[in-house]
Amino acid sequence: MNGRLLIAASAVALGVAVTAVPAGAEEWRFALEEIEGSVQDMYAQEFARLVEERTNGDITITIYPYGQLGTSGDLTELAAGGVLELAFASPGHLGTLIPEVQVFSLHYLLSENPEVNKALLGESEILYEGLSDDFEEVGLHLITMFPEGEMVWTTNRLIQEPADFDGFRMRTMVSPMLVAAYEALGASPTPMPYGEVYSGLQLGQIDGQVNPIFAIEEMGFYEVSDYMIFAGQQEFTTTVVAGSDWFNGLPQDQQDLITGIQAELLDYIYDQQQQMNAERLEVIRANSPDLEIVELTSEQRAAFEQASQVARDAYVEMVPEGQDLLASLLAEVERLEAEHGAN
Ligand code: 6CS
Repeated sequence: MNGRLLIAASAVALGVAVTAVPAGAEEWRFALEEIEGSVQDMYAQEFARLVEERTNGDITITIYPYGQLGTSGDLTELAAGGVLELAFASPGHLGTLIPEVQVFSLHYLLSENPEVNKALLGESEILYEGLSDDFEEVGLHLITMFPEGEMVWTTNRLIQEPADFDGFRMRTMVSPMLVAAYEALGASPTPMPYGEVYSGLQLGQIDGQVNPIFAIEEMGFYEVSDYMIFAGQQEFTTTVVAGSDWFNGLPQDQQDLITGIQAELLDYIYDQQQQMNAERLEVIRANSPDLEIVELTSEQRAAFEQASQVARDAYVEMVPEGQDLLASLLAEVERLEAEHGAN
């Protein structure tokens, strides 16, 4: 364990979270990659409420918002090591640990119809009876996956075609595939932890970043950007994980409790994130009338989509065992679009 992780593990042991655990209750610790009031926080709060209600308070959940324990990578390591029971682990930060999961870093892979993405991420056997094995191999149990909203670029220059990205330092999450994906679009990707993005934009270390609207609002990224650009390239996907040793050692009724609640929360969190993203767009508009909000046309999006295709080859080269996963996901998106519509 490195020094930073050791400090985080000690913080968990000392109970830095503000909520007190009731006497006699079993505590499950749940770490977020996002701050209080975020989509991940809404999920964890509702998860906690249901667990506590259904166990009559025998189990209590302590939530650690982003900033208390470390970077996303640190949280994943703490969960795999059994220091935390539950954590959010977004694919954009998981690439070094689970290379296959970087398929979600590819642009124009998921659907423009969020209902399709919700069904695919929440229920597909490709994930829960396939990709989940890759999580187990590194000591993580995949509990759920869900979308958090369309990822939008906030930039200091207008981007309408791949050539506009020339020399543009785009902050990305830290998975290597994201670097390849933004290089394919013509940018100069700059991986950076979430907590450093605001100052990176303010100090001009980066020219832009990409995130769903709710995060752009709560992290203030729009305050230090000139443009907010919708290119339809990517849905933000996240996973909830548990330490495998912990989860697999739970009594069957507690495993069923978690599995049941995660299935119930798929609709809840989907509706919440849609509402939060819509409401916060209005907050951004009201707070920053000078910010230029740009919807790329379908022709402009097509140029980025075409440029993005080489990243698929890069994925297969980087993760040869992910080739079948990529093909299965593309086929699943097509099947679900036939059922729900393509947009
Ligand atoms: O950009 C990031 O690093 C982060 N974005 C969101 C919306 N959630 C967690 C992640 O770490």
